[in-house]
Amino acid sequence: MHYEDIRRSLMARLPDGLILLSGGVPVARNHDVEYPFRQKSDFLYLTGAEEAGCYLLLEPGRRKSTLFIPKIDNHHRVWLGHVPGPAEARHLFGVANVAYASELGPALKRARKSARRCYADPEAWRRYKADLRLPNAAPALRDALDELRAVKTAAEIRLMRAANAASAKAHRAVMAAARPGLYEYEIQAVFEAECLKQGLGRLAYPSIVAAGANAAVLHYSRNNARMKSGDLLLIDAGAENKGYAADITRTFPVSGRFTPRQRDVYSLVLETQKRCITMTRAGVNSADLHVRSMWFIAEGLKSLGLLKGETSGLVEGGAVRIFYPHGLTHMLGLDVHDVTGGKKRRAKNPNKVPVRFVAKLEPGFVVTMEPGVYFIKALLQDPAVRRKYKGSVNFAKAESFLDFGGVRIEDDILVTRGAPVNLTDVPKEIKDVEEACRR
Ligand SMILES: [Mn+2]
Repeated sequence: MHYEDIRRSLMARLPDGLILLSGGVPVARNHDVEYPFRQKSDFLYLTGAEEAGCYLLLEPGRRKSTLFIPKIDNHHRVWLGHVPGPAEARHLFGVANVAYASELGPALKRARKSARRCYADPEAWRRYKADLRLPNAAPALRDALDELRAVKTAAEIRLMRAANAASAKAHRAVMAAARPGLYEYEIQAVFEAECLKQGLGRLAYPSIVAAGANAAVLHYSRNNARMKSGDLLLIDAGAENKGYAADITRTFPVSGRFTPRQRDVYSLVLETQKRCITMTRAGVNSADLHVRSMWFIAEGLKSLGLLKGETSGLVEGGAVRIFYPHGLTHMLGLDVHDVTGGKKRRAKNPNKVPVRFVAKLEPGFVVTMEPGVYFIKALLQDPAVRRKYKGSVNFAKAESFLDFGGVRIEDDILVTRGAPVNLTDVPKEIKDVEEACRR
């Protein structure tokens, strides 16, 4: 089981103490109703166990892993049905030792005798510090997990490929289903139903389904507008598989054919994305990629007559950010914005332009590539923005795009020493998109 390999890697990094992690607990929504439970990512990483109320104790000195599960009484079985006991959990999660959570306190008292410190996450520490009675190095635990989680193992990449393949199928179903007159939530239903039909009942994040001008709202979530002929539809949605996320965005014409104006903006974003993907490989600084993408977008917007002036000034002065106000890339894994690799990996941004995600890419990283161009009313009509950028933005022309919304294209890329591996197989070339939109 790959979870055992991962636990061994963590123990090898923290060989001198007890490692104690808490799983997630259900959150009450109101009387008798809980929010849908989602296991903590660190816990999924080390166990794959999706049950609430568990703990994991690792004893590096003895190379021993013990999973502690909550004891379910018969009353609960009436409501919850079958809940695995220790023997079954041992088999299910591939952990050699499984015990009830009620035995954790005594187990810690025994185990602490041979340890000099502990590595307990904040929740585990709060609950068990009296039993541990050791100095706690929580930041070292966080750092070790961030370092390990950043580089995906072959088994993790298989899980991520499967999340991507299912999500890709759902994106293709969406392209075939969209037509003028439908509501955004009907498209959301197509996407989510297609994931569920494939056994993936959980999404990696709330789906963004944004038609027309709504696409210029970066985290649009209402999904309740009616799509009309001539609109572009932007859908940013992905399923998760055993906790591993897919994060995919496509933008396509609701009526199935791009207009010349949509073609221009779409091609600019697509070419930018493809060029950035080609450059994605080990050793490259993610901040450099982001700045390069700003250059490509700025040059494209110049040729569309929306920006004017020296490209360097448009990038460094921030004018391009009016149309492209988010990052190019982020890490992807058990979290949709995944850990960035721990303190040791913290890289410097050599550019004058501030960038949020700065990392030297390594083989085994999975990152998104998602440039975009948007026509955002709140920016284009802001008097302060207009004053500041009057020399570099053609605001009159930009305002004629206010009904346009925006275009984002996002794929998930596995970094290697050589050519990048694109995990996302959804049409994105104009002719392929138009073909996929045909029913
Ligand atoms: Mn993303």
